[in-house]
Amino acid sequence: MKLFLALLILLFTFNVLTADDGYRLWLKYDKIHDVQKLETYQSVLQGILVTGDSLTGAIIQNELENGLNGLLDKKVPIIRDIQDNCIIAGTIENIRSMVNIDFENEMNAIGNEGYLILNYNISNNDIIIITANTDIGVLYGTFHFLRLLQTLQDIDVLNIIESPRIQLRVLNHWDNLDRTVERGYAGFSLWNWQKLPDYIHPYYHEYARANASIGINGTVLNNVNANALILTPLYLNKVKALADVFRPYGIKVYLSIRFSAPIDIGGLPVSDPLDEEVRQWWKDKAQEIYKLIPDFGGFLVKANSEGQPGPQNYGRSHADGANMLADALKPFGGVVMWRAFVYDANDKEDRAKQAYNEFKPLDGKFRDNVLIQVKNGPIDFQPREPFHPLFGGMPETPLMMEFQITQEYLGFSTHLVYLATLYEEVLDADTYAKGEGSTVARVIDGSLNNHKLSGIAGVANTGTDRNWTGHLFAQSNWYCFGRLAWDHQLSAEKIADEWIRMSLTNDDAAVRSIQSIMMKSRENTVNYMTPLGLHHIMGWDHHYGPAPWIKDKHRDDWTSVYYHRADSIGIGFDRTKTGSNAVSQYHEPAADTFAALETCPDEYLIWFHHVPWDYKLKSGKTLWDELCYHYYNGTQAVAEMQKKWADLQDKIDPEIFNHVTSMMKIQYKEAVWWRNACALYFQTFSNQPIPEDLEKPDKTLEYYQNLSFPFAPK
Ligand code: GCV
Repeated sequence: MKLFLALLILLFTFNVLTADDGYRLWLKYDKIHDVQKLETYQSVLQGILVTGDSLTGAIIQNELENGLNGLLDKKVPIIRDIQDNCIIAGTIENIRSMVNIDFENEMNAIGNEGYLILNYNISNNDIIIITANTDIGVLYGTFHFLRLLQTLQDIDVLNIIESPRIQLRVLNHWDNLDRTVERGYAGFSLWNWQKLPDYIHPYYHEYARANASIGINGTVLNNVNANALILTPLYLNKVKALADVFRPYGIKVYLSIRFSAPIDIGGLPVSDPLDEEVRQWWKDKAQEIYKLIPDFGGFLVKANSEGQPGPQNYGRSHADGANMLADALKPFGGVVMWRAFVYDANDKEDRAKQAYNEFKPLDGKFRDNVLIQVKNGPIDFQPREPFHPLFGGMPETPLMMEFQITQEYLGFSTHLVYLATLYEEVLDADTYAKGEGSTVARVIDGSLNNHKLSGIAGVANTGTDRNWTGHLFAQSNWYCFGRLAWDHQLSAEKIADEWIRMSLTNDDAAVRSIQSIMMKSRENTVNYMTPLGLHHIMGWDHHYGPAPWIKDKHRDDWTSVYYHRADSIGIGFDRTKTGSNAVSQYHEPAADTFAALETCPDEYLIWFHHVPWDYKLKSGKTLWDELCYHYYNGTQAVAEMQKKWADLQDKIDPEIFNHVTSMMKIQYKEAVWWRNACALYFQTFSNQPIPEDLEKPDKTLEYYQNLSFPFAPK
């Protein structure tokens, strides 16, 4: 035993065994292994000069120091004067006082958050300059520069000019005041409300730092199913403490509000948005907040949705509600992010149509500091949905994207699903609102309809788990959300490559292998969960696992049969003219393409059509057979992914390797569960055998129907 311990200590001392618990995310700064690159970097980075004395300046200096010392495995000194082979970081104003440079045009073009990274020669000194109009821009540039080293890029001809395409890049935390997280699968809420404002947990800084490294500039701290208490002085002081931590990282704090707050905590009899007392209450509340938090971002609102109160309780419209809040925030520069996720169980209209029907008539009726926040698809973050028709339907209003980073419908935090391909698919989708090329990305970045305000939100997947996100690979979803929010033109592939190199390995072959796992992962999951346009067939309430049999609940639109409509003839929701005509909410030619069975992409087939079991798809196979093959292929792909991962054992940190291996075992088990349960259930309608060459489920349908998970997270 003693010998074993001694050996272990020896192994650790010489760094033979490393153990990485994932806490450091993509900002590890471990020594670069590529000797040539290491030597080059060491020779051109011999001093760090950071100008300015703001808190952000200190963060920049710290980041450069830690980054370079770690990556280059040597102490790079902090210097006061320019010398050969140094890096200088500072605002253009500060840099100009030291170096005779101009860059007038570039500086005008990059705005408040953009930056330049350049090689420069001054009095025979070769230097690298990171500069921007603001110190937050310099911070973003610093992270970009470090990323170049982390991913082994050349740094001898740098001419980088960057600025974000979207203005508000925010995380939405569905975190409750009791620290549970709705649809959170990575532990408890990061915000320790009980200990705030006095105890500042170190990970508040780490959280802000990680967000800044990918350009996220806002965070909505609390759940959209909001508790009004967040607006009481007790909680506002806690919110202030977090805002103070986040500010130097360029992150503004926002809050979800409960529309009935004037009643709940204000003692008023109503929360009618046209009532003068109510309006005044919100104005006073805004003033109180801004006194504590001068750069407060604004409010996020879920109103008249899934039981939340809202203006319709008083016969008023969403515009009345949003405008009242906008008026209260306007004097202080705040915005309202008003969600379009509305549907009503009493409305007999197809749920997929309801948000459009409700919001389209309000286009142009909102104040200029209101954004309408629209989920990527018309139902609810399903593994695949067509883009939300509202993106092509409200040209007079700035629309924000709402993506889900937490994997409510995509395997919680045990399935490896890289979401950048989903985000990319939606952002690249063409709404045709102003002819070809009217992509969703151009709607939300404001360029299509010339809006000054633009925004994108991601429902966060963070929690108190040591690795922040439960599954190590779920970190890549936080990462890719930020990167795409900054620049929606980046490809999912490129972002995966960056993330892998920063988080796992720089070994080229291993990078390619992991990248291929990631790039296929979302399609695999669609295949073993909801292929060919199926949607909303997951477990009741907690949404864990398959349950296509759910019916006869108090709300039709919360059952599975409402969506798949399987019968002896076929399966799918007819959303063409003969059905709900949801296709009519899209512009031509998208509407016609979706509407015709022959042209509708297989991916959306049974989203838009009720298709006979024997209908021949483009592959020549019948719908029933294709459905089976998709389920089986998806599951098989998980087995292949496991194999690929197993082959990487000697390239990956052992702790991470084992963690991911275990997660993949669960994923495989659950993929088989989805496949078998769905194939057996839909077979009761198709009355056809599972194709000969496919292995038959080893359990009965009843077995799957009887599974119950009373404590699954939700
Ligand atoms: C925060 C879905 C989720 C809910 C979520 C809601 C929303 O219905 O299941 O947990 O509530 O969307 O986005 O408001």
